[in-house]
Amino acid sequence: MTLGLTTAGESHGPALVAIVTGLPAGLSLDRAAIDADLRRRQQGYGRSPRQQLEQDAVEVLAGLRHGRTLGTPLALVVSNRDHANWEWGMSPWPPEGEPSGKGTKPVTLPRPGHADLAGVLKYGHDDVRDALERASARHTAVLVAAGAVAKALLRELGIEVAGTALEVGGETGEQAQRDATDAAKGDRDTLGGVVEVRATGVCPGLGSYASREDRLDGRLAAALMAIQAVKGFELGDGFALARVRGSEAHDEIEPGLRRRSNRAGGIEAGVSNGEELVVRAGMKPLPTLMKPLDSVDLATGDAAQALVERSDVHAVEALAVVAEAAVAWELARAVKEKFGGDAIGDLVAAHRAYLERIAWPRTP
Ligand code: EPS
Repeated sequence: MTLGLTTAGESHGPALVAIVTGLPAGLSLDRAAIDADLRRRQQGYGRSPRQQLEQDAVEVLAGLRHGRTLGTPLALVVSNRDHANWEWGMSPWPPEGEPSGKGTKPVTLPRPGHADLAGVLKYGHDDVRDALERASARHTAVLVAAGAVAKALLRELGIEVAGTALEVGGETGEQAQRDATDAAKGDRDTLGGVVEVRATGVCPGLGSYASREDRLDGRLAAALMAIQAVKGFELGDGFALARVRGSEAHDEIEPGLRRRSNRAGGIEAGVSNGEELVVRAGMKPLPTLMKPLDSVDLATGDAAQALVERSDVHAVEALAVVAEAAVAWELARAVKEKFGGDAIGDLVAAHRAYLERIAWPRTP
């Protein structure tokens, strides 16, 4: 059985929910490790005041007993503290009493770059809020919780996954990034950036060239491109490889079957090759600007300015954590497909037997 992930939840609704299926039984989960990832996602210079309201923590409703998985669906919940301010506006049932708090008036000013316009047209909503609530990157909180579970599984096989922010607003140095963030904030503008995720301890042979949907490169690209605001994906040297000769593009094989370089980023033909996995994602500037862009009021059809709401200046450090979770999830899924196992010990034993067959790691 492969791993499955289904999520639900709106940004200002009561909670975000994830159901993880296909986990082997007996996997130990550490609540503090999951909560630490949730906190990492909330940090970063340039985040909105919303992050002071939320103190994300995971609750588990099913699939776990005394910290160990049962081999049954795992139900994870991350509550939205801010919902207390939206109880009327985001009430799942018709609200009772007089309108109060936030979200009581329909939003009719779609933001260029957000889901607002496409969402109301596609689903026939009158209130842009009905589209933006689910499209919000708040959703990534529960993906990070699921990613922390995936990282626990990968750790059993000696695989570690880590994401970092490389660039914010085109700047690489920490101080320059802060200055760029302050400047954008002063101009009531937003920034994007680039993040990188690396995974070590990945054996050769995850993913397959046998069919399109099994390719690990395609799966990682889909996983990262599906994160809010991500507009670009690179594996290894990525676009730079398009500009060099073949003699400078590939990773020559040495005795011991290790590579002299890692331009491929650890994947060839959609299959991991045993080198470090290296992927990057490019994030566009966030579409909620304090100095709004031109738009149209959907109620009147007249030219107007887009919705102005509390927003992050950028969320690049948060993306590094979310991208790490997404890569961990895809690797865990590929691992589960290759090695199977209803009990974690079965999976670990199958992995060990495979490494013995291919004699990995080899010494030259
Ligand atoms: C988001 C808008 C902001 C962000 C939010 C994503 O939320 P709000 O409109 O409530 O201020 O803070 O991200 C989170 C809440 C989070 O936890 O990451 C958006 O429109 O995507």
